Amino acid sequence: MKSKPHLRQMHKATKAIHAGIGDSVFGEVSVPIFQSSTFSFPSAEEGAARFAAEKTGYIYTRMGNPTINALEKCIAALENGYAGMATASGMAAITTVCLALLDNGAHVVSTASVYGPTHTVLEKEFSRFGVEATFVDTSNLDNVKQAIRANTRMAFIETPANPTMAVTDIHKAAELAHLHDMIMVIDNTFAGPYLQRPLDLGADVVVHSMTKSINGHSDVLAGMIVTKNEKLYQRIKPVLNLFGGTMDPHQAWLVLRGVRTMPLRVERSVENAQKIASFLMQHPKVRWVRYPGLPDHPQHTIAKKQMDGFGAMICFGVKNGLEGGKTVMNNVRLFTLAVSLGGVESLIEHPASMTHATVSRNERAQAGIVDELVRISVGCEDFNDLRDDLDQALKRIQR
Ligand code: LCS
Repeated sequence: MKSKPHLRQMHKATKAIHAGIGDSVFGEVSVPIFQSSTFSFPSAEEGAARFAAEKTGYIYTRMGNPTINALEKCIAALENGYAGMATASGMAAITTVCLALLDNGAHVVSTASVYGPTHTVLEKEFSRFGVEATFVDTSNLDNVKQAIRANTRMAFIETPANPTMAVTDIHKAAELAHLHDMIMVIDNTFAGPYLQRPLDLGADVVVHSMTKSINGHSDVLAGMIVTKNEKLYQRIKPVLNLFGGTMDPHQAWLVLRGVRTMPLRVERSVENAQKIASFLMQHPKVRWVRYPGLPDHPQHTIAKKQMDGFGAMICFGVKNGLEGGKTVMNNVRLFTLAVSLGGVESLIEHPASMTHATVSRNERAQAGIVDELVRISVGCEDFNDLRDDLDQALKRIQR
């Protein structure tokens, strides 16, 4: 499951291109798509040995597949983790980790401003199995401390958080979690492994929606789980195999193709995002901007310490509140009005009525997801065109 040792020592841009790419059969440079649901055994004895885990070798694609494994090795190498487990979607990664690590009667402390469905699944679905969740602003660790109970087993932290861009100190949060024998899970989707490696900072498990910047082309859904050690891997892997939220080989191949250009895409989009954030800051129609790369972001210093770049996500509020935000969303011509993020194209959306609509109004307010908040995902277009598009849309705000 581990990638080649020499690649582990290499830099992240090299890993994105080479990690997981195994020995070729015909000299092929791209990993082939092993579009096979099952694998033949040379003998009955060999089949039995593989099932008994006495011998390695493929059995059935839900349990393992060469194309999927290549992607798992690549992301595990990028995250400096023990091993990866590819999933059908980011939500499959999150629910699999919770199914594997939370028992009836357990309690989770989660970032309040998490992706809406993560909030909903923890609050409304896992409660059916006797798992309780408390949502707090984890950027202030005192809130986490106060929420911890005798039965708290997990801290589920999203940083930067969707959509508020609040940043949690991963190292300090991990110390706190471990002091209370809790497992620390980080949703690393917003930053991605190129900008932030939570396992290096003390986290136990990382989850990703690879639908975002890892794949980067808005054409595939995918998720990944990476653990820091074998023990956690052995707890999660059987649950993934049994519950079946696994990936398809073709899906894995598409993400492998995407990840190879991730360093270039991420560098470009982060550069654009920093410039867009500064542009918005001084725009007369903009009331406030949240971007970890701006010195006025409340956790700018922490972001600087734990991230290699501040990401491509920005949220902001404009004059005339929600009405003003709608004017911007309805008048952009280059930005696409759509949920999701991390693609080469820039997107704009309204969390309160879209990505976080399943979270109650009250809980949204507590998490800082105010009605006027507009979220953008900055892509790889030319900055000047992005700026001009936002400018012409902002100028249409009446007040
Ligand atoms: N975690 C985070 C932080 C996310 O932003 C998303 C999706 C997921 C997990 C779930 O991943 P999926 O199952 O969709 O691959 N975020 C979305 C968003 O903000 N807009 O649309 C999807």
